[in-house]
Amino acid sequence: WTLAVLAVLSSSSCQSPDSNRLEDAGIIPIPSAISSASGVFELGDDSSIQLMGTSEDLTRVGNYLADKLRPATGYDIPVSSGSGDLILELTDGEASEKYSIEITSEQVKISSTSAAGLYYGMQTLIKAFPVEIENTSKVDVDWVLANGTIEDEPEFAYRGAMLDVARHFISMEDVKHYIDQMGSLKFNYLHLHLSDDQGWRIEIKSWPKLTEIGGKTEVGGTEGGFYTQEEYSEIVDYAADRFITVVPEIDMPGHTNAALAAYAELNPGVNLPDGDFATMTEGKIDFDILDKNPEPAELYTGIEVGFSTFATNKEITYTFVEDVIRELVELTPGPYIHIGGDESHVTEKDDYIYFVERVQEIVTKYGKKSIGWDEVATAKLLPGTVAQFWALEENAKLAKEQGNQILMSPAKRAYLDMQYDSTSRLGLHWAAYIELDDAYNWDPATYADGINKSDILGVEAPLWTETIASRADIEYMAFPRLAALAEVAWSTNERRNWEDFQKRIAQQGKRWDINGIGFYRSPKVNW
Ligand code: TNX
Repeated sequence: WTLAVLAVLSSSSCQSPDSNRLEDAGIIPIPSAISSASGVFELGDDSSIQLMGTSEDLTRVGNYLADKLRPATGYDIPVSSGSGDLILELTDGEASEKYSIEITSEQVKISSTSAAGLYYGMQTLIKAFPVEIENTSKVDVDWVLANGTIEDEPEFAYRGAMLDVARHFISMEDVKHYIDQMGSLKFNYLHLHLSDDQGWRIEIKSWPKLTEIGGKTEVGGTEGGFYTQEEYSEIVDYAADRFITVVPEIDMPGHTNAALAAYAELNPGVNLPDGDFATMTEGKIDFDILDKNPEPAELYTGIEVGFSTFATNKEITYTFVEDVIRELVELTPGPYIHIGGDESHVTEKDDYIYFVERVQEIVTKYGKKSIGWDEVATAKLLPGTVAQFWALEENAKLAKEQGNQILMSPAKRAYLDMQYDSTSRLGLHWAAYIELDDAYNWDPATYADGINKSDILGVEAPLWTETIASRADIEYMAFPRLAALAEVAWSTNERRNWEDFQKRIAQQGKRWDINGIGFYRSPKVNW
């Protein structure tokens, strides 16, 4: 009988631990509620996807799920509105990102009032399958899901990641690869930092030298690059297919050396009545240096910040800004234009405020809302302008007092360019060393004094690229921290738990290994 008991024990221990409870599937970000039932659903070579409801987006989500499941299983998995054991159901009601999943031995059903919700449900479902589902060729695995239900919805409406494509240009292929990872972690905004001292990365047809000259180089003096408008649109569409909205940033009035190198007339100086030009020295007109135009700036390939500024007191600057914003708006379906506004250390305070107020007006004129780094809150904000908190709590408070919302990107927690510790092969550490648990263990709603949940639009993880030059570099800095920040943005603080995350991220690590993603093997995790 001992053998019989052992046999029972070992067969039940195959069923229950790790692999067969939905709670242990390693889903990141952690869903709002998971409950397990007994038994399993098994995908088979006769499995198929049924779409309930009509929308192009629904078809796309169905095809995406099939494409994800086919390679590793080797099954056909047809997609149709006929019948199927994997059901995507678009239900009536006000569209929201909320979804539910019901898994029984007979079928799996994902329901949501929006295609975006179904997409998030699908991403959760993929993570509930054995990690081998990530393989791109057939593997021999039982494709089982534990029975149970999942109810889920995001905590914050804006869940963002930023790529600084200005310090080091990032290729289309690498941007798309990053977008794929963002989608699997349920991010919904991609902020592209398109201009800085070291480079201008978006074609502007009315000011062609921005990219011809300003796009030439990057940090370290290597060849830069830029996106044509067609390429930018391709990124916008690629992101939109994954329910991600692009937020383009033109950083100004500081961080503008690349533009100042391309167009001399944007450099500080004043127009004289006869059409001549005088440069400014320490805020005063220097009549000894009369010139038709100021000199263009030299291209810059170092990593200092805070030395450049547009001429905030010349009309040509606003003509320029309006042209740039108009062209960007035409290419950008999303609601936001990011106007930068950080570290304008050589712009006089009054000039800075005048500039930020005028640029917000331009953004509004073209039907969009502005986002700016937290310094913009020292100016009068228009309704709807969002202040992106990165450094100064008092700026976040100024925004709140004006009735504006805050996007949380505290440098000490959310900056993906910060080193993990003093031995990290890449990264900076001016704000902090950020190990995986530091990136995970903070609550946006209590992080900044006086800023509460209702003041917060969301959370964004910026990746600055002064030290980051390749896909391998991006992966080493972004993973695993991007997954931690995804959970900070999506899941409630009550649901989050570091010990539990440690286990789930180890499973995610196995997926990244199969995907060939070279993540940082944090010593805080038993990979
Ligand atoms: C500060 S964060 C900056 C960036 C740098 C970053 C490096 C912010 C709004 N400005 O220009 O790239 O630090 O960590």
